[in-house]
Amino acid sequence: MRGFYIGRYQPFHNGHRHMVEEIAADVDELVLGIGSAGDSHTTRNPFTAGERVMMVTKAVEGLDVTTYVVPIEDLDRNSVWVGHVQSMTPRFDVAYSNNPLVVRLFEEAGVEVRGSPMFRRDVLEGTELRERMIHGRDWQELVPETVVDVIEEIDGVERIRRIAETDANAEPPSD
Ligand code: NMN
Repeated sequence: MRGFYIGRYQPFHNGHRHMVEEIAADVDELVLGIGSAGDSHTTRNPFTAGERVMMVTKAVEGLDVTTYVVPIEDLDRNSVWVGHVQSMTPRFDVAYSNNPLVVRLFEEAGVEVRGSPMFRRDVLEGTELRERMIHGRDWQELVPETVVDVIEEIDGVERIRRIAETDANAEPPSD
């Protein structure tokens, strides 16, 4: 059984890691979609798809499940988004999400969806993390150590601070 879980992972944090652990207990193989792959260098989406591939790949190392990390660009047409996702990913049997739009699109396409009440927390944590980075507060405790290393390697905190000074599209209230 192969499962699919998509997130923006801006950045990948402990909430995501926890969710991936739960899913891994449920499936033989896991496909992790890096959503909004074309977006980067904004306060809401500071990191590139390639940077997020590094974060996610390193953060799931050691899990006892084969994991495929696939960047997926957004499409300006929700009605065909599931086909777009399926065209980019290994075949999967079940999609894991608590994002209402993602759930709806997969269900309408006849794909089984599983969620959990705690999944929603990742939304809040993403916004909180980026705020902490911008304002110089402790963010490292909220992400896996390997993700700290990637963000340091790419000088990510400096980038998000610079962007926050000039980004006309300030961070919306939530993810
Ligand atoms: O739950 P989050 O972290 O927001 O991740 C969902 C991802 O799926 C996002 O990157 C979102 O843009 C993407 N998505 C894209 C479409 C589309 O391109 N039409 C539709 C639904 C979800």
